Amino acid sequence: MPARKTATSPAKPAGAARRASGAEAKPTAKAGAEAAEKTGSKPAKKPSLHISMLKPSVNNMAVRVFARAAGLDFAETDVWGSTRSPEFLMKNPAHMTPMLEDKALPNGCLWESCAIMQYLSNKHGLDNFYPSSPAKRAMIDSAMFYLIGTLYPYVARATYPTLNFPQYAGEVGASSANPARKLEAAKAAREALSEPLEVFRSFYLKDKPFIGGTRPSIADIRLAATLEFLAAIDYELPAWARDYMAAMEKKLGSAYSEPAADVRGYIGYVKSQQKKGRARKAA
Ligand SMILES: N[C@@H](CCC(=O)N[C@@H](CS)C(=O)NCC(=O)O)C(=O)O
Repeated sequence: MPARKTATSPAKPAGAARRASGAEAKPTAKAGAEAAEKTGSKPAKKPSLHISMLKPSVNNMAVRVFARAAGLDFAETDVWGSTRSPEFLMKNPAHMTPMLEDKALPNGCLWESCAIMQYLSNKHGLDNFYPSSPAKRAMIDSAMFYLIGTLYPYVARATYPTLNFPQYAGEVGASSANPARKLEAAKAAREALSEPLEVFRSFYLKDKPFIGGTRPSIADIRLAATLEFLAAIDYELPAWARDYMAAMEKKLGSAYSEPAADVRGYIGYVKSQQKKGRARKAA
């Protein structure tokens, strides 16, 4: 894997998350070779999968949770500030993270969080995360398409202006649109969220603890990660959604909570900056 410059994201990473970062948790090739020289053992094999990610992002959190929960052998690099560098764009003209690099892929890399989780589930036969039965799989696919096509645009429109994130495709969040219009759009999106949320409860979850049944599927990982962002706007989640997120975290343990700590850390940072700003204005 070619070495890539690691940029620092603005969120102060939690200790647990820092330890969990594959790039940091796994020995580097050089360190591995040095250790092998000393002990006379073979150098550790480099992970075959590499994930480029941004720590504050829930799109990235989904894949980071999945890779840990599935016990995959992977390394990850924080690419904050370098997604539009010539080196990155040469691989990925859409400059999107999460980005998976795997030699087996026709173009060497893949973006779109759900596609990455589908691919890795297929590649490693992870039926428990992405069932191969056509009917069960169709429900997981439908939940993920509905999330990406309907729920996430509302989440982005409602939260990105607060998170200081650049404009999401088709959104007015951080564009040069009139500030009053942006506020109006964010407010309307916040109000619109309740309908798709209720669809997840009544249709995809129905009477099951998870969309995947008794175990979290890739659609559950994508949904729980998405809901994390709503804390940025103090959105009052319905009780079922709070219980669902707690159940996800309990079931997946540190595979969930370590990447979640990065997102939560960023939200906490943004909120503390806002509080300081308000205090300055009031003084
Ligand atoms: N639908 C995509 C969204 C990915 C996305 O918006 N990624 C953002 C971070 S949240 C990104 O990488 N932005 C960096 C850039 O565009 O340069 C997914 O689910 O993976």
